[in-house]
Amino acid sequence: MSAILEVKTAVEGFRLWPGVLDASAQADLVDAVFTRLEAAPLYRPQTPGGRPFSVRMSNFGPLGWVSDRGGYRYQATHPETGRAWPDIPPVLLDLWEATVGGPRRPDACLVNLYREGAKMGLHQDKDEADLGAPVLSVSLGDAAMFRIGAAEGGRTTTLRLDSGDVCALTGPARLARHGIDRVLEGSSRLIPGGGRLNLTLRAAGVSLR
Ligand code: MD6
Ligand code: FE
Repeated sequence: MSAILEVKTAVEGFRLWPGVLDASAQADLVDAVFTRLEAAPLYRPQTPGGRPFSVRMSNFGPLGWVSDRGGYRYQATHPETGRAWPDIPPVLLDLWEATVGGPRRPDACLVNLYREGAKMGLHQDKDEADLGAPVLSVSLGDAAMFRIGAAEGGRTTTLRLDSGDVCALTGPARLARHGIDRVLEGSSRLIPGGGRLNLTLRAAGVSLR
């Protein structure tokens, strides 16, 4: 890990630490992720309305975020294998402590893989039990254009997230609307098979430390 240097952003409560993971830390984390994906394969979830996501997903930790005809929720098992999710890579727990810290520890890590043409529409992260706890995001591989605006709607701001960047939705930005407009394909060679990997750490359940 290199220095943890936060930069100021235009959105209060949206926190950004560019380049936290250097090239070797990024490669190690990609290895840790792909090893765990052998036990919890990426799959393409459906929206509650029955449309497939363009992003492929999996989860690590006691709880994982899933979406299907039954709605959005956290659950302890992979929807296709029925097995418990693998553990959260320890380096991500260290990153949580070094950036957002606080009274809660993450118990869920959502894995999003963007291959050709994948994107993510504007959404709010609001399926967690404690909406006071932050959500921390790590970007790996191809760069992406990230859009963020207030929970109530209105103007949005777009910024680029590069491989190794870490950002968080905290405090007044916890329920901000955000999404990925596009991935800059081929801007990195980090991910086997290409694309962008995003890891979001959440305190999803009710357990306090
Ligand atoms: C992504 N990120 O970067 C999608 N959610 O691929 C998110 O949806 C997100 O970046 C909560 C907090 C930070 C995020
Ligand atoms: Fe999100």
